[in-house]
This record gives sequence, structure tokens and C-alpha cells, in this order.
Amino acid sequence: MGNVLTDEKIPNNVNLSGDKRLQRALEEWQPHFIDWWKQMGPLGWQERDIYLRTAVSVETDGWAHFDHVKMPDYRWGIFLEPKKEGRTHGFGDFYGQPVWDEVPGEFRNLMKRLIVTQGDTEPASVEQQRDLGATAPSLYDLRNLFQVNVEEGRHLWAMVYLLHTYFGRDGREEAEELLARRSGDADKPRILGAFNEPTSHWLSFYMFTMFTDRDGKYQLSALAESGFDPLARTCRFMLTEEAHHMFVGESGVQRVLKRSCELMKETDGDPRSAGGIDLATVQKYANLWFTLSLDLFGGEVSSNAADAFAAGIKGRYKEDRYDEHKLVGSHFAMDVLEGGKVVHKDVPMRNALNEVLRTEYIKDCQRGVDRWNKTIKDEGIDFEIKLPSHKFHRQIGMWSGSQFTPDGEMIDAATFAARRGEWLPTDADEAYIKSLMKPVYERGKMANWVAPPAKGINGLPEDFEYVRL
Ligand code: BYC
Repeated sequence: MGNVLTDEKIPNNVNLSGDKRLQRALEEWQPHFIDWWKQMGPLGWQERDIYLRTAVSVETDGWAHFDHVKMPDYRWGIFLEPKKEGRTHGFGDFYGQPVWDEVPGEFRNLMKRLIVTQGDTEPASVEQQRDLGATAPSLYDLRNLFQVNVEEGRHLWAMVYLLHTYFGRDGREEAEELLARRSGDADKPRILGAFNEPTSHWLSFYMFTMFTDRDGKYQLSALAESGFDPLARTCRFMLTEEAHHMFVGESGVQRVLKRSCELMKETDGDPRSAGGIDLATVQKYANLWFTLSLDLFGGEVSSNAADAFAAGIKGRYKEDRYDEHKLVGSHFAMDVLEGGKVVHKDVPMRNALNEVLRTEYIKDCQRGVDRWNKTIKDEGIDFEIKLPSHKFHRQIGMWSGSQFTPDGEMIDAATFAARRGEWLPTDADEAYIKSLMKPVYERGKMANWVAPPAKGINGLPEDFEYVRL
């Protein structure tokens, strides 16, 4: 018996050692996960000691345990937020009834699809970020990258736990498939669009963790409301880790902006001449990753979203902020495309739920962008980053068949093609950003194109040995 999974190896609060069926399923899956991690996880750093935070329990002092560890020895745990006795469905057709501890047969496929879609994004993002360690701007950033990577790995474990425990043989097969798809692969791509886009440099990595991880926050929050209690409790715990990922993104872009402003002042307004990134290029990458992430919310009008809400499986962001939780007969006023024209009209609320969630997400993104703009202003530079219209550059949903400017004005395809390079990164921009990506592995040193962080990790100084070389 080679691979025995103990509570020591897999920290958990799901009684792994007492659940022989789960233990057997995970014992079979875990070596495949490690193979996948070695094959597709961070390239080149597996034998180094990295200063990582590991969740060892769900208590406040237990989910933030810091130590130097080698990534393959990271203890990927399984944690659910503790059960609340007497919890009832918070929305949908079963509103007020006791939540489920098992999956009702009639919702099995819908539920499985949502869990698989969520699960698929986690390994996908690790694959997308695989090469970034070769060009890290500092040891601080390198460590943050690996922290994000191991936690995405843990989030995969969380979804696999649900598949193994509640979906029998189908679930085990889906868990294997999660390790078989590959980001960007022509034959076996990841399920959702943004997770097949390359994250080929650190500016894209910061934008990804700012915008795409924030989609994660909203999707997980909607699933955290679920009437399938194990799913809700799993997502609630995942959200505690998600906050750090968005911090890496938001503060990363903010540090780029600060450095760009400094270099503008040193060079009469041309940061590229001093090896920095101009603000217009930062804007293009924000346009790209924001719109790729908008696509992740699905179609504007969606019967799938209505079904998932009715079934009590996927709710709204912070459902208890709302007064009404059944949404029968209510409407959402939104822009739709009718006969080739944009019109504002009422859509039955349940069908509009992807758009409702996307709207909340956009507000959250705007709050982050406001903080970026404050940094630019504090540097004395007259420039603002703007979020483009939700209609611009869409590949999923109602707007995907038409073309819009970042201001939301409808244009024809030829105009879009001619002006695309003003709004989205060009091959030349991509080549320029890549040319800046030279690794800086000296303690306390920082690449020239990005400012140092305001403070280190876990109260440590910025020049701490976050990765032992
Ligand atoms: N790409 O009714 P529709 C994260 C499909 S990120 C490709 O419009 P629906 C993370 C859809 O599957 C959070 N296909 O939308 C972040 C459907 O297919 P079928 C991930 C897409 O069904 C960073 C059809 O189009 N979490 O955690 O409401 C790092 C029509 O669908 C896309 C989740 O996604 C797309 N973008 O889907 C690491 C939560 N969008 O049924 C991690 C779980 C839609 O016609 N998933 N389609 O074959 C869901 O809640 C829903 O599946 C969606 C919306 C949000 C994707």
C-alpha cells in the first residue's frame, strides 16, 4: 500500500480518517494530482523553500500558518466552514426549507456542471501562470505567485472533495478530467474562455488576479449561498483565501502605475524610454482582462442561471442584503440588443441573474480602479484608468456578435478592426512588455518597471528571504 492519506498529510475537517470511501477515492486521485502539479505547476521552483501560508484548520489562527516549504510538500487540505445547525434555503423555490446535505436526484446534473466548471478554473490558472517564475520582478512577487498557485491547487481539492463525496463514480471520472484538460490546448481546452488565454508576463498576471480572481470571488459568493450545504460551506472557506489573490492583483497594478508615474516625471513623460510601462499600455491590459473576465459571468439572459436560482443551488452575491428571495414576477432593467439596436428594458429577474452578478462585480472593480487613480493623482500625474463599457470586446453573451468602443458606442466590424490597437494590446505592446521581464532574485531588490510594495508579507520586511535560493 503505497499511498495512505492521513489527517497529517491532508489537513481537513471532513473526518477523512473516518471516511474510508472518500479516503480510497482520494488515495487514487492524489498521485495523479501530484503528477499534474509536477508536469503543469510552476516551472523550475519545485525544490526551493518558499515562505507559504498553509491552511491547517478553519479557526482564525489555523488558516494562516506561515513557514518555508517546498511546493510539492505543501499540505493541500480539505476545509469546509463549520456547519450551522438549522440553516435553511436562503432563496429560490425552496426558500425557508431546511438545506440539503445530499444532492437531490433531479438537480444532480446541474449541480455537477457548476462544480466541474468552478473546479476547472483552478488548475487552469496554475497552468496559465506556469512560466512566470522565470521572470519575477522580486522574491516578494515570486512568493506571492506561488502562494496563489498552491491555493488554486487547494481549491481544486475542495471541488474534488465534493465530486468524490457526493457524485459517486461520475464524480470520480469528472475529477480525473479536471487533471486531463489543459489551458489553451486545441483538443482538450479548459471550459471557460479566459482560462485558455496566456498569462505570459507579470502585467497580465497582476491584471488576471485583479479582474479574473475577482470573478472567482463573485461566483464563489453566489455558490456560498447554495442550499446544497456542503457546497456553500466549501465556497465560504475558499473565499478567505481569495482575498489575498485580489490583493496581489490590485496592489501589483498599483505598484506598476506608481513606478510609471515616477518614470514619467524623470523622463518628460515617456516612461518607456527609461524601461517602464506607459499608462496607455496599462489601460490596454486593463481593457483586455476586464472584458475577458466579464465573459465569465455567462449570457446576459440565461435560463441556466434561472434554473440554478430556482433550484436553490446558485444565489446572488450576499443574498441576505436583499428583501425578496424568490424573484417570481420581479424584473431587472438592463440594456439588451433588439433588432440590431441597444434598448433598455425589463427582463424577468431570474433570467437576468448573470447580469445582476456581473453588475455587482463591475462596481467592485470600479472601487479598485478608483484606488489606482488615487495613486496616479498622488504622484501629480493627470491621467485616469477607465473601465471600458460592458459591451466592449465581448466574446460570450448578447454583445459578442456586435462591436462597441470602450465608451459603449456601437461601431461596425471594420472600424473596430482598424482601431483595435488603440484599445487592446498589440503584438508590439506584448513584445515590449515581455522585453522588460527580466528576473530579479536578489533579496530586497525590485525590477525597474514596478514600485516596491508598501509592506512585506505577514509583517516581515520587504527584503525578507521569501524564496530561499
Ligand atoms: N466560456 O446560460 P449561459 C475562479 C457556456 S473564476 C465558455 O450564458 P451559464 C478563478 C455555458 O457553460 C469563477 N463557455 O451561462 C479565478 C453554457 O453552456 P451549455 C469560476 C461559456 O450557464 C481565477 C452556455 O455557454 N466559477 O474561480 O449561466 C483563478 C450558455 O451559458 C462561458 C464559475 O464559473 C465562457 N466564459 O454560465 C482561479 C462558477 N460562459 O450549457 C479561479 C460555476 C458561459 O450551453 N459556473 N458559457 O453547454 C457557473 O456559474 C456558470 O457555468 C457560468 C455561466 C458562470 C459559467
